[in-house]
Amino acid sequence: MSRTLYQLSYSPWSEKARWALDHHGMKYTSVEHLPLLGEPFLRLRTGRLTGRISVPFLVDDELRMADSFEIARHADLRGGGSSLFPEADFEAIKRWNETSEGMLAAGRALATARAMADSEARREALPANIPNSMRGWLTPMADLGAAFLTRKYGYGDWSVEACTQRLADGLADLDRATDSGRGTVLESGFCYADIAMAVALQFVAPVDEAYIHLGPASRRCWSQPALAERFAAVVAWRDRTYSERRRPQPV
Ligand SMILES: N[C@@H](CCC(=O)N[C@@H](CS)C(=O)NCC(=O)O)C(=O)O
Repeated sequence: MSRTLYQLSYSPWSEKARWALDHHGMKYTSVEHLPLLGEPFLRLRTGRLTGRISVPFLVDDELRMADSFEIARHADLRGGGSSLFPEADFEAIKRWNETSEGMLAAGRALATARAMADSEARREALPANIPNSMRGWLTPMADLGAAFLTRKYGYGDWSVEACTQRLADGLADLDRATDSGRGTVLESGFCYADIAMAVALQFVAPVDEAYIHLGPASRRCWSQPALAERFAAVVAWRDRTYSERRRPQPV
């Protein structure tokens, strides 16, 4: 039996997949993806030779899954934990995941634009195994990576206002849903809607280092302090959800 998750350790989309797999106690080998340069390797290893490819990508024996939602559904079928997709709530969970995807896309556009204007963040974006002494003159590689992602996901001309509004709308929806004090997005209890929405705050107020490592400059670029302050109750909900439901990641 072999199960390999191709992923980006800092990416919220990969975090959705990891959380679902971990919730179900499913063991897997993680392979860190490198945007742009690592794409041919990813295609070769997954057998997805044409069309768009992104991570998380799960290869589970003969099965291949190229999307976090699909991976979480698969974990629900194969895993041993409580269901993250109770049948009666499936449509509601799908809608929350769409809200999460919209927020993440908007947040990524804002964070990439900021990182491209921040030399420290560009240095941090280089692969972890590049020594400090070489980071300075390799920084243009980070620019190429950012330009590649901007083109690939098509957010080059999205306005700051529209992206900020999309984040605010999602946060307001989540605020209303969790306002009852019950601790979960849906009445029926903890499910994938909680994972999708907890992770969606990553481009508003990144979660504690213990769960996802981000360098200080990237953390700055990924933060929206005004929104985090306005929706402090939602950020507190996310922090509680992490501390009650997610184990810290090994360093
Ligand atoms: N809807 C997809 C989106 C995945 C996605 O946007 N992945 C990005 C995360 S930044 C990625 O793979 N970037 C690196 C690349 O495209 O090479 C999912 O939920 O799995």
